[in-house]
Amino acid sequence: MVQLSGEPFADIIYEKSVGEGIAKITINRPERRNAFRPETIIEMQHAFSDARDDPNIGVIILTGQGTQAFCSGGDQAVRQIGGYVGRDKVPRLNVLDLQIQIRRLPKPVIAMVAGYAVGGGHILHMICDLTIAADNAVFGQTGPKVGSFDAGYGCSMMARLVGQKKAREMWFLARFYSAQEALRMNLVNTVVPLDQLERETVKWSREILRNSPTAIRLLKSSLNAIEDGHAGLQDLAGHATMLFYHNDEALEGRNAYLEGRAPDFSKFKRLP
Ligand code: 2NE
Repeated sequence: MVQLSGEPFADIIYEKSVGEGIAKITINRPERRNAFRPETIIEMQHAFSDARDDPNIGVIILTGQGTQAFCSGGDQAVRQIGGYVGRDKVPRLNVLDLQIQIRRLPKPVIAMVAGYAVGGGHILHMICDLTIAADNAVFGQTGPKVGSFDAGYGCSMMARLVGQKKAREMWFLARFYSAQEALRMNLVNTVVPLDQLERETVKWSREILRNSPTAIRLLKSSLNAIEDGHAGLQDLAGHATMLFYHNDEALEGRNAYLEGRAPDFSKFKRLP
């Protein structure tokens, strides 16, 4: 991995292994168990946007610095009336925008989890396409203990993953679950020894990168579509338009317009 120089990031580390096609975003606040504040989220949004736009990147890994936590959710020290407050003094819940950004990003995002993935950090791993957990990982919601909740993806995504009864248990009791329990609950894809976490995550990334990027893109969008309603269909439809724009039939329409003539679509078959 190459750490990007010149990037003004304070709360995250953003690295790219361009030859490999892998980007890695690390929440870098280990002294707070990688809790996020508004600035952390803004930096993550920039990094995810760069990884989305970079045609050399095919997989993005999201992780936390150190082995004690993936992410412990919103930084309670900056939580005030109306949201989490950054330097601009504006209360925000901008992690919700980040969730949507990850959800719609047309490349797989893998959560690489060591230690605690709790509160809003638990929702971040759930929104990722895959989760590789170290054997020291701990999962759970803490919101009800600290007077908070995420009733968006935090509920709907969880219920899809673990079922309605278990989701209610996770939210109402706010217990913590071991990596092995999370595996049994379908919250994670695999559990590996801590010292093999990065190697295993890179192995999964390389396997994905060997496959068709367009197939992966359409599959992610299709798997989201039925749950995301109009927004999911709009995303899937956008991919259909992108594919059509590669097609001579679409080019004929554009060319005819630019050349000031009637389009001739007669050579394009109407397939069953
Ligand atoms: C994560 C956990 C279980 C770790 O426990 P432990 O014993 O390993 O560490 P400790 O000593 O609790 O934490 C180390 C330092 O990190 C800070 C702590 O205050 C402590 O600071 P010092 O005493 O050393 O100064 N720290 C840890 N998590 C923090 C956090 N989220 N905000 C601010 N400081 C934090 C344990 O630390 C824990 O339970 N943390 C709180 C988890 C939590 O409740 N998160 C917020 C949930 S609400 C949310 O994320 C959310 C939402 O519901 C809706 C929208 C947006 C966000």
